[in-house]
Amino acid sequence: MTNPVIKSPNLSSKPVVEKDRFLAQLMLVLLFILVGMSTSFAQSECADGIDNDGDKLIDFGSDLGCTSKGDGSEGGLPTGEVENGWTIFEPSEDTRIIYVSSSKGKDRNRGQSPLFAVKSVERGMQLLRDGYPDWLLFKRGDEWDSGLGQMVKSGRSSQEPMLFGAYGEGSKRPKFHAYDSGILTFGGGDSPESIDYLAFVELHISLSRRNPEHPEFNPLSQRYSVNWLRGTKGLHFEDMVFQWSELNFSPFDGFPISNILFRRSQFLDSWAPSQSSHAQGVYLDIVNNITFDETFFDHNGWHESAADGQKTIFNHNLYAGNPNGLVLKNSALLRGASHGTQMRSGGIIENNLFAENSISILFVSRNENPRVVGNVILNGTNISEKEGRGWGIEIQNGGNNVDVSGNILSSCNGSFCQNFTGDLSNTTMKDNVIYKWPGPQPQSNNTFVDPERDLRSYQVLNGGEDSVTSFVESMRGQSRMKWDDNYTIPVILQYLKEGFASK
Ligand SMILES: [Ca+2]
Ligand SMILES: [Ca+2]
Ligand SMILES: [Ca+2]
Repeated sequence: MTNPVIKSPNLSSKPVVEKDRFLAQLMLVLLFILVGMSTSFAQSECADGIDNDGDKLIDFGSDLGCTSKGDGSEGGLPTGEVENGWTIFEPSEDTRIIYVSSSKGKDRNRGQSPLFAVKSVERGMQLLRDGYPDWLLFKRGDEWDSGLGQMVKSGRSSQEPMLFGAYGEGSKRPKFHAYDSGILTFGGGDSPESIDYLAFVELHISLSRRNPEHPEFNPLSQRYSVNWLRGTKGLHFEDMVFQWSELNFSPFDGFPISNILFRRSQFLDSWAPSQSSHAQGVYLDIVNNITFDETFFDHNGWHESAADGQKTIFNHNLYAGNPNGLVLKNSALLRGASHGTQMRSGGIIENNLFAENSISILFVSRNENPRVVGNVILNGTNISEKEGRGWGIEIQNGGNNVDVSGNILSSCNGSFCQNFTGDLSNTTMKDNVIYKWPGPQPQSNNTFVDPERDLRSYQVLNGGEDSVTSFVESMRGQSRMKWDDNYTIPVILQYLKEGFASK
């Protein structure tokens, strides 16, 4: 489009010159706006410095509608939807967000913005409203000498949970040295019967005094990062790290514990002196509908250098006594003292990675449609020299037919290797691969693409050292703020399974 004023021959007349100048400036401004718009289009919504969906949270690291810096949209998905492997959380109209910082906060503040953060967990907890979808956010990189303590307030619904999460620069999860209390519910303290609809995202709860290298090491200090003894209608844990600690869900007070979801969380280094107690990564009593998805269990039930920290038959990565509707999928369970998982009331164990457990899976088939399928089990070990193990899958029949198919068992290192044990009479066994793992079931005759694949070869492939320790370090380094797709468990599983494809 041509501009008639610019074309005007009467350039010497003063009013027109000023008009020209004005138009030139206008065009400059328009140009700036256009350039600005094109760069923001080029940048993703989750890294553009703008609150694109109007929820007052801006970009990746703050807006939980963003799953990475490259994510193209802050909004558009409801709470609970999974995008790029992460669960979306959106605040509600009336959500109150409270900021807590141990380094910058003051308890006389009201916590309404990072500038006015409160300091203590206790003060933050006070500012939450029971029955509201309020959010309590802790500053990344900050640490507290306490856990979250007794939980007595609920969210509004599974779509509008109360949320405990993180904010601020960096990728270090807010860390809680929960010496006396992790996340607790129990009778007393005016606790309701049921504490419902809570979400915990990107927090590190560590019972640090159980670490033998801690200056105040005390192996008998309390050991639960989560001790849930009241009822609940729903709990969501994601991107959490639980360390030096056990999680316990037991309806001690008789109120139902239902609908628990763990996603992309880590359970690490739980142990207890074997003379005085047992230690699991997670202990489940009667719980209804509990799912572990892409979770990482490592080195639970023992400690190699602590006095009395040796492996025993009583300590496991995951012990499920009585849950109904347990699903363990896409997860990794490594280096348990005895069992990778002991599932005493069945459920579904699907597409998991087990390595260096003494007994990878014990499964008692009690519930409907029990399945142990698509798992990769590597390198069975012993509990001790005297207690030789290296058992892959032990099935105990509680009456239902169990589908045991498509599992791979490879390279047992124990002194009493058994690929399958137990009562296999009521079991559908098909398409299981057995390679260098002695036992009652015959070794597979096929020739495979690359059957020596294991966690070490995977680590070397990704530029790491040729050791399981190095692999584990990479796994432990994972978080939403610093995610490496190569250490997504289904990706690792695919690499291993491809090695066991028939030539
Ligand atoms: Ca944005
Ligand atoms: Ca936003
Ligand atoms: Ca998004």
